[in-house]
Amino acid sequence: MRTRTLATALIGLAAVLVTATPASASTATTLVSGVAEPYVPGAVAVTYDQTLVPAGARLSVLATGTTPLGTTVVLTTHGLVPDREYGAHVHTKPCGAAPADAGPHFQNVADPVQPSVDPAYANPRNEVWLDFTTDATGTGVAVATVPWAFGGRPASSVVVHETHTHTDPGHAGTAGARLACLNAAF
Ligand SMILES: [Cu+2]
Repeated sequence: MRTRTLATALIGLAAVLVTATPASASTATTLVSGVAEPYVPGAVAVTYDQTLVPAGARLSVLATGTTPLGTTVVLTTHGLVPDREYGAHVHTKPCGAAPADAGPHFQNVADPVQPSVDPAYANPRNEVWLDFTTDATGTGVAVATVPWAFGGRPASSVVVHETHTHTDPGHAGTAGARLACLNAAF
C-alpha cells in the first residue's frame, strides 16, 4: 500500500513537472499514460489479449532521469484482471501490430546469444523487470531501480506479459505471452 501511494504521488509530481517544463527544455524524465486498445497505427497502448488486458485498461509508466542511485521506472496499471500476477519489462522497440514487434528486452550489457535466456544477462539488474500482482480492483504497481542509464540506447516500450518473470537457466527473462504494450521512449 505504501508503495502504491508513493508511486501515485511520484507520477502526480512528474506530471506537474513535465507540464511545467517548456517544450524546448530537455528533460530526462519519461512519463507516458495510455488506454489499451486493439492495435491501430499511432496507438499509445495496445492490447493483444482483451481477456487479460481489457480494452480501456490504463497503463502508465514513469522513469526518472539518472540519479546517483541509477534509473527508477514505475509502472501502474488500472482495469486489469483483479488479483492476478503479470510480468512486465522494458523492451527495445515500439509496440506494433504483432506482439513480437516490440523486440527483445532492453539489456544494459547485451547478451551475445539471442534470444537471451541466460540468467547472467536476463536478470533484473541488467534488464528492467516490472512484474506486479493486481489488487482486488485490477490496479497494479511495480517499481524497478537499476544502477545505470538508458543513455539514448533503444528502449521504446513496456510489454505486459502473462506470468511473473522466470529466472531459471534456459527460461530466464521469459514470462509467457505478450498481452499488451505501452509505447514509451526512455
Ligand atoms: Cu518482456
